[in-house]
Amino acid sequence: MNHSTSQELFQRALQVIPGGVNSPVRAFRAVGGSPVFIKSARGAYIFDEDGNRYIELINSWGPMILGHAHPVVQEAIVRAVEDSFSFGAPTRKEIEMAELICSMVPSVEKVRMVNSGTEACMSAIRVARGYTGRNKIIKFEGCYHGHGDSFLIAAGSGAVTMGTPDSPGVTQGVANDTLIAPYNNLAAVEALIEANPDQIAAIIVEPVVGNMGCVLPQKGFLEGLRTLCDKHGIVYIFDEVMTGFRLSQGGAQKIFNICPDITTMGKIIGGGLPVGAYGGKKEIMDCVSPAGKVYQAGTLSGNPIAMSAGIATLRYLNEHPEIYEQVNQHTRQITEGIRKALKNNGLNFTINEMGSMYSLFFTEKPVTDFESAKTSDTAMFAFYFREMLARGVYLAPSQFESLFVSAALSEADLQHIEQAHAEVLAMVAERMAVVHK
Ligand code: HOZ
Repeated sequence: MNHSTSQELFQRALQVIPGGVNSPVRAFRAVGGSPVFIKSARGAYIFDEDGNRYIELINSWGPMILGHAHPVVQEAIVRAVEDSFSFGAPTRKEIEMAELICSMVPSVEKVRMVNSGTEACMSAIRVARGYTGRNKIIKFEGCYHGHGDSFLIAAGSGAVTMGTPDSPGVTQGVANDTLIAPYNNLAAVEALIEANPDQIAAIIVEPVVGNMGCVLPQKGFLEGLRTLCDKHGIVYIFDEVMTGFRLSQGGAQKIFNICPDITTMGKIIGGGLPVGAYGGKKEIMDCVSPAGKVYQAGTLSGNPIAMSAGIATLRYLNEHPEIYEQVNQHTRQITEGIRKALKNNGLNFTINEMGSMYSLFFTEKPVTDFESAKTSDTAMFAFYFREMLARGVYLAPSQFESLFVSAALSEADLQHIEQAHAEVLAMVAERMAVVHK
């Protein structure tokens, strides 16, 4: 594959953008080589500036569940553009969006729109602090809730990919207020609560983790957190930025039948445009200004174009519940293909999957938390990534990210992915045999 235009563009980008990218994982540093620059995308495919076509398994890190440039969403955006782009004043569409979210997500009674998942999570913990009058929060090692200061402690996603899970620039004071527990470890959470009586405002968790690769909650973990929050007056926050409207119409909370106090959202609710939201119990959400005293604002919040794309996507998902069976079936077919290739080549790597999210970890250990995720052979992952890219399959350029499958894949695409895995995992097995000789 020729990547010369992408390489030229990267050199140009390096002169004017830090690291040449506007979000670190895009730089391909963990997988080697330089990033491909994307020109366009449609359905199941993404096209780079050199004219190469790839089958999409990232889908903009989640939002494009229907595939790229879905005609229904595209039409909604085009129609909205005719009425201008931003008003900084209330619109009918914001109410429609809020009504849709409240009707689809079981725990959400009121919701505030923002512009990203980061903003949603930052705002959610501010509200939790305002509501409880407490300062500390508990987050889980390897979970990522955007780049707000409080979350860049033991953070997953790009932070771990770049080797900076504790970022410079976060003050000691902020770090002191963020307590860390291993994912799936209720006893550790209990110990933190006991050591900090009446000081914990919130526990924030990815109900299914996407940011240390895909990691599933063990039976009783999410329920146990609910019980602990109830017992100690702690606000329970589900970060459903990735899982919301992806694992089901009502997100992970509907599947696990758990009612968090606040839910943060993003990705799919923007249909690919920059959107986030946080919502939950009326009593808590009414702390937000101007109903209450916790301040949070934004010129572009509830932007009409973004609302139009999000509303069109959510309505489509509501009217076509079969989409969920489709994306889940595609994912099962992909992971079955990987399992077959692993078996044929005597490899025993771990696959975690739920709905249309999955990760292949280059470790034989079960991956249930950050420690076990880190046992992955990231150099071998990098080799796998590059070989899959060379075969026209676009994966997340890091071991510590989930993949997101869309409804747009055809049977031929799925077979192509299976064939690519058969070839690449055979090469992986050969390399491993050489290494272990
Ligand atoms: N895990 C990140 C999305 N929540 C990856 C995208 C990014 O950081 O650019």
